[in-house]
Amino acid sequence: MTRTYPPVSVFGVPTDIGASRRGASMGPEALRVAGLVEAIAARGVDARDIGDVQGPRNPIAPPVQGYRHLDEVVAWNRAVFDASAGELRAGRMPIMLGGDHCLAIGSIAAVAAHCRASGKKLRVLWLDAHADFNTSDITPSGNIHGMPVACLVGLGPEVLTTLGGATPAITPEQVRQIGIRSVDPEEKRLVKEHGLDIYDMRYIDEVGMRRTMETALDGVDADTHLHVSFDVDMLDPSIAPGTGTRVPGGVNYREAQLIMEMVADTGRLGSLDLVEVNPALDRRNATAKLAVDLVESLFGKSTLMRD
Ligand code: HAR
Ligand code: MN
Ligand code: MN
Ligand code: MN
Repeated sequence: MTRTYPPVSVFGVPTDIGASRRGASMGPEALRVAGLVEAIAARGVDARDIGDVQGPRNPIAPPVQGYRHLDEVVAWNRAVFDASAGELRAGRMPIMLGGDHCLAIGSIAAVAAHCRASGKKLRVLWLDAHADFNTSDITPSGNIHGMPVACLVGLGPEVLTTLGGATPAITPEQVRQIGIRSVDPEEKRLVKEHGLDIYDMRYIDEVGMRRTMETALDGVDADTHLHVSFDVDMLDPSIAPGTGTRVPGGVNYREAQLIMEMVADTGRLGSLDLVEVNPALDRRNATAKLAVDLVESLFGKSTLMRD
């Protein structure tokens, strides 16, 4: 199947401000070295690397009132918001290279604002081992990369929940989470209270990835903007060791390819986050290379039968 994609702008966000383990700040370069931009261009897409956005250094400070590095997280996310919003306005697909997952607050707030302005429906596919639905009173760590989904639905500090103007940026009904297998006890309660649609590893084991994805993509149509927020810790650590919060029992290679292929088949991919690659923990850039391989599938590369 031949699809046409809008032009793509890739930008890096070299920070580990939302995590407690250092190293995700090197993620953008690792993904570039693994050939990300060239791989997208090889799919026949106009793909441009617009460089890195800038932000404050990591002060490596303890949490204050339940948040580690809140001011710095806000500064980085404002920069991400501006970069994403600018590319969307120019009719280009933003691909944000993290960096840790707190940066999805800025990228998804921008996508949500863009969808509101253009009358598009937004669907967010959150690919992760974690639900990222903590708040300051229940977080076990204070790490804001464990909070972006909560912030986006309006649960969080006002500086982050109002980042894109309208609050909340999105509603839980717009989100589908896939690959989840680590949710903190209080976070679990909050997730249920807000009715988040979670396809956890047990669900995937029981029904299989094909049906999981059919269900998660149900209702996606010509008016839908599909945002994929891909935390590489969704993948099993045996194939993706280069990430800061590894959880055993993750998505395997073929399942991950099928996720990307089925997203490609919708033809509705509108924006992408690629986060939590930590080269300091990787084996010869294997995790970045695998991420690039998966992005090729997201842009329609398939086995010969369907190309
Ligand atoms: N749930 C844990 C916390 O909030 C760890 C979650 C953060 N890890 C991530 N995000 N990589 O997906 O501290
Ligand atoms: Mn995450
Ligand atoms: Mn995660
Ligand atoms: Mn591939």
